[in-house]
Amino acid sequence: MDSSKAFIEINKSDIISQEDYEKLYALNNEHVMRIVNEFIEVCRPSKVTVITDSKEDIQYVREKCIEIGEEARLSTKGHTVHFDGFFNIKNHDQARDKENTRVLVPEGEYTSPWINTIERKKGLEEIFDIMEGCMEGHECLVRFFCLGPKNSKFSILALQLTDSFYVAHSEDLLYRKGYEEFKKLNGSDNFFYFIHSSGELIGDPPITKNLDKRRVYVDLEENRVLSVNNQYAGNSLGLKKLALRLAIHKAENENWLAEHFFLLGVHPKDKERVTYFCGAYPSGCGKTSTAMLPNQTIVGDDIAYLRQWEDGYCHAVNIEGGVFGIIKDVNPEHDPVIYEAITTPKEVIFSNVLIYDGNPYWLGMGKKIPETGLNFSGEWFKGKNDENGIKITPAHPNARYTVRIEELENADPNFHNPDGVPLHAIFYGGRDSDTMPPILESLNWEHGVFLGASIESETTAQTLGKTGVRSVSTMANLDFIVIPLSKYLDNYKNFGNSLEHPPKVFATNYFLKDANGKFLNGMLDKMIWVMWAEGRSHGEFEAVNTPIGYLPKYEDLKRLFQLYLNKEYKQEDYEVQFSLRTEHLLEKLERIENLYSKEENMPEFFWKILKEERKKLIEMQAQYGKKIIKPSEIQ
Ligand code: SPV
Ligand code: MN
Repeated sequence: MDSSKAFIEINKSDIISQEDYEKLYALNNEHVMRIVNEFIEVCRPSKVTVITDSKEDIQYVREKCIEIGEEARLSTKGHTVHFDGFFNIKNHDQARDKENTRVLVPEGEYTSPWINTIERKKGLEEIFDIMEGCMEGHECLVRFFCLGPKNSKFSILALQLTDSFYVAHSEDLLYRKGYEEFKKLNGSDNFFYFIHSSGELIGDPPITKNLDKRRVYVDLEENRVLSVNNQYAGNSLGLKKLALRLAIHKAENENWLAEHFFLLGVHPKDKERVTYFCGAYPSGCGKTSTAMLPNQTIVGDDIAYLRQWEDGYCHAVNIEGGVFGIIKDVNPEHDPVIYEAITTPKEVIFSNVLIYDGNPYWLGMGKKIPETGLNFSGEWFKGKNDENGIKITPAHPNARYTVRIEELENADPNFHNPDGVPLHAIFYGGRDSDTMPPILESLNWEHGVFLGASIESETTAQTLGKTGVRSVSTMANLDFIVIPLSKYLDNYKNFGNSLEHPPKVFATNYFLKDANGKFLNGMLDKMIWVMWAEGRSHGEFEAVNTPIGYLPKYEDLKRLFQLYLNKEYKQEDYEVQFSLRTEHLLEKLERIENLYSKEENMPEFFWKILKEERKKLIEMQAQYGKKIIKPSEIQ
């Protein structure tokens, strides 16, 4: 069938104007035509609007967001607010829906036990059934983006169909425009595509009614994700975590990496250089505060693509153009850059915050929060409970801000560089109160991969359930890894091994506590660990060689504490923070072993490192005749 002809018939049916049709036609891409045509038939929108890169088209999206109530204007110029669906504390759309996000897998294909899957044919039948007529009475927007800088080997183009103006607007702040880039495809189907619908809406502001029919299905075979009956950006925005899943799959076959990484430019005070780091941290482990360290520059805060480069280094780009950040605890003291950025006139979308008198309020903002207002539950007042008697906080803990990176005063000048930035180090950040030291460097690349695969985070009082429960998230990417973990780790190993200068790998733990439950480090100490790593990645400091990795030496840290924090760092603090807690380290190895034994065909190097580390720790216990060994005692 000639798909462009079939599309022309839709055109006659009056749901797309001649002008919009021509915008599509100008791309000269039959695949785009086929996709638009197919999903118009399935979703049955009442109107189709094509958004190009032009100012007018984008302004149309902004204005329509307000007109239909998906966003409301706030007092500060450029600020708007959006609410995602909420019925009660247990039934809402305020976070990623892990249960209903599934990878479509052909029958009989192996997947890791932790990947949520559905047999492909069955899954497609189910979601197409749900999507039947899901855009009825809605306008469908067709948008084009570029994941990564323009004219770059890293970048992947993406087509988004959505009936949510909020989604289309957010993507405008979070991604680079791609309509003109699609023309350069020369008719190829080398792009990702995303179909999203909020589904039937109720209320004012309008929210998704049928959350029980919320589905996000990842179709690796077609490089597409179908998402329906949701609004929260982590579920609805194709280009964010949905595209990350497709990219991980694509990268696997092409020898590059798609990672849940921030990208940071580190600028040591006493050197004329910038050193680029990336890092992956499970949520609540200090990712944003590391990416936003004072006096450093940010390239990205969430997703990066990494490739081998001609100079022998691994280069990376931020595939996004903005930040969709957790707003909780953003205050002038802890996040001065972000606080300033989101409290001054510029385009910012707030979501799921409290609105009072045209201003947004959130938890931990360092300011008194009003006792009434509009929030994710509707009209809110202090003491309001949901229908099950559970307290509703003034703003949601996962309330967010959306802002362009270039609007931040610490945006890195290489942000749009098509060659990306050369990476000298990878940080993996965990959270535990009693096991890992504040920072250590891996013994080599493969050991670094092992470290990344072993990051654990501990539940805190802020999350529901028992505190202190540890869970492993492979490279903090586990929610998005759609290929077997064994393959993912093997690729990682091979990727680094094929580099002339593989990045050094560091593991951080900002959350060590003493016996009384008091944190052993201050919030700002992470600056010192980052600067130590910066020096190490240029071969500058000596280190203590231990079975778990290289530890800093006291004298170097003392100097760095003085230089950056003007603080006296005591030897006794160093000895406690960097002691090898061998019993806890052995318990951690056991947890890692138990978890990864569930995976088939784990690469050999992984078990070899694990066994060797265990053997050496046991030997050390015998050699030193104790279980906690101070760094100064280690020869
Ligand atoms: C995360 O949860 O890792 C985020 C926000 O960055 S989301 O868009 O929900 O993935
Ligand atoms: Mn993320």
